[in-house]
Amino acid sequence: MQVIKGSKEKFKSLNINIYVLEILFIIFGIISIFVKTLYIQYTIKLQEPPFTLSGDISKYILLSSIILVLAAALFAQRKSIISLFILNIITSFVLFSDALYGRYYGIPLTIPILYQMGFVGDISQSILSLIKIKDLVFIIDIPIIGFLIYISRSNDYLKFKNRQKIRNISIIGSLILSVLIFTFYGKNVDTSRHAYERKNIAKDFGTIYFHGYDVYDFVKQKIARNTSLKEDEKEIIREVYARKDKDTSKYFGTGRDKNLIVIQVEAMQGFVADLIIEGKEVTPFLNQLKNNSFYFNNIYHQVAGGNTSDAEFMLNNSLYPSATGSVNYLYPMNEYLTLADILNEEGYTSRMFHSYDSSFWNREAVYRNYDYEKFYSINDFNLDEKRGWALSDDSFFKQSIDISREKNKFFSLLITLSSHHPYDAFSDIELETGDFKDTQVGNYLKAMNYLDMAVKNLFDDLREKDLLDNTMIVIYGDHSGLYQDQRGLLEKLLKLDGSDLDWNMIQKVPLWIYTGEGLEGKTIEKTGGQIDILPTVLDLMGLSHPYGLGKSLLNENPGYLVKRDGTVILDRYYYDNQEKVIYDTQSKAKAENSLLMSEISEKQKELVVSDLILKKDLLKNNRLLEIIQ
Ligand code: GP9
Ligand code: MN
Repeated sequence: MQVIKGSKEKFKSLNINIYVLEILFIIFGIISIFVKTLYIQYTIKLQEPPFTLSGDISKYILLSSIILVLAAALFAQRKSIISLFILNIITSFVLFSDALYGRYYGIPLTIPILYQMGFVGDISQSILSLIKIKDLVFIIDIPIIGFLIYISRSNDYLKFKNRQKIRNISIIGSLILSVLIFTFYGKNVDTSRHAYERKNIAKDFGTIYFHGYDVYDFVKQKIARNTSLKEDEKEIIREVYARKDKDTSKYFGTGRDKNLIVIQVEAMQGFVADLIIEGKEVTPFLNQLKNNSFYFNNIYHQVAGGNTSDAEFMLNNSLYPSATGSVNYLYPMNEYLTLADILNEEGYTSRMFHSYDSSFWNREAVYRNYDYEKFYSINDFNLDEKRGWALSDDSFFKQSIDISREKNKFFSLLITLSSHHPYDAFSDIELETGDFKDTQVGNYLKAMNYLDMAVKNLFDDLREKDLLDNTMIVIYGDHSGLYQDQRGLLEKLLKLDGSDLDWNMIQKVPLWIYTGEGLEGKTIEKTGGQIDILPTVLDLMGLSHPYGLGKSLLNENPGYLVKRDGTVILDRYYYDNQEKVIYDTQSKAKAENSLLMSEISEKQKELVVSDLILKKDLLKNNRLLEIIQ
């Protein structure tokens, strides 16, 4: 008895006051979060071995651990020791979940993913195989913390009240200093890669920062959503929907109940169709497909900061993408009425196929929210033939069709990847490109030639499997493939006049809609955009979308489209919203016309309406419907 009493006394005599203990807790908390986060970096392969402590990432992880722990201590004041303990438990739990999720999906968890609640179901089968013995790191510090808590029990928090001020000043000072150092170093990091792949945030700054960013995003969205609509905003919404162009045509329902395959082709630009180089067609199969499909040759891409994902967004929702950033990251949790939703109602099984990391463009979260039965990403394919970034399009098509046909009424969205910039995976393709040999333009043509061959094989495959006649096939490009750095060469290839107008007018994507062998081919010259693909497809299937802002490209009305920067293109005119000039596309002369200008301003209002729908999440609880009814 004597001895035990003695040891208690001893602690007291060590004069460990609450501040010393708190400092111990803070230091220990920082070390423990730092170690666990660093472990995450490697265990979910954000960082490749060999393990190093001296790299940039350790610096950012250390600083973010310091910031997190100090902020918790500051927030909790006199209960700080217990709060730091709770913080430790929460971080361990979050990081452990990150480890499980990340080993499967290659990225730490995010709120949109948790919101979809699919993650547990997905990995529940394999949860045991995902746990590693090394994961003990997440709990190994608990006995030490327990010991620290034990010796702090006898301390009286109130006794040291008068020193609270010094404590807070030191914490705030250290916090500010850490934030400053973080920002100072962080400036050197190329954050442009973060826009399309959030995994890169965790790669560059560590998982603690990644979660901070995710929470910030979530809160920002919540705040924007909860502000109510003003009367003039409601008015503009009513006006745009009242004026909406027809989404039905004389072809309404001709493809009803057929299977649907939508192929969004990476970087396919309109000019490749019909292009002949060194006496050979670049896309012979697709050119011939015009003879028994609808082919649209005046469709402009409308993507913005979300690039490929913006094209997917338009296909699914017929709304405009966001002016800056990607919708997939800005509004992944909104309520949507997608192509899959509409077709599921009709008894279809909707699936999405893209053989790349499922975290890219936030697709994992987005496609769950879009109500696709499953998004088949790189983990779900057999990588039997590589081309470019991942699986070859040819094998991708075959495998996707094999999965699709398990169901007898299917909708499959296939997003290709082989023809991704910089088109250097096609040296074996035997297309002579003459003067353009070994240039990016020449390689691009080879990529398109390869894609054409892969699509041909897909059609053959479907014919062989007796699926071709009962399947509607939509093929279109996601965005441009050759940019300003290739402008000179491309202008030479296409014999353009060097003007901006000419250049802008080739930023088109081709669109084919095949509805079965019976159709006599029809080329539609009408001007339109990617936003019109959904209404056109639904028109053919005998369905419609109540909120889509696009129109059926098969209706008889004049065509138009609005680009995200406010540029408006009509059948005959091109209004450049950067220059604020209208061009007559035939004479290429400037056209001053106030009547035209007011038509253009009317069309631009669609952008405002689309933005309001997204920012205020207006499809939720039928709010949009109430306004436009
Ligand atoms: C990646 C692919 C490419 O999954 O969709 O996206 P991009 O770089 O073309 O926007
Ligand atoms: Mn793309």
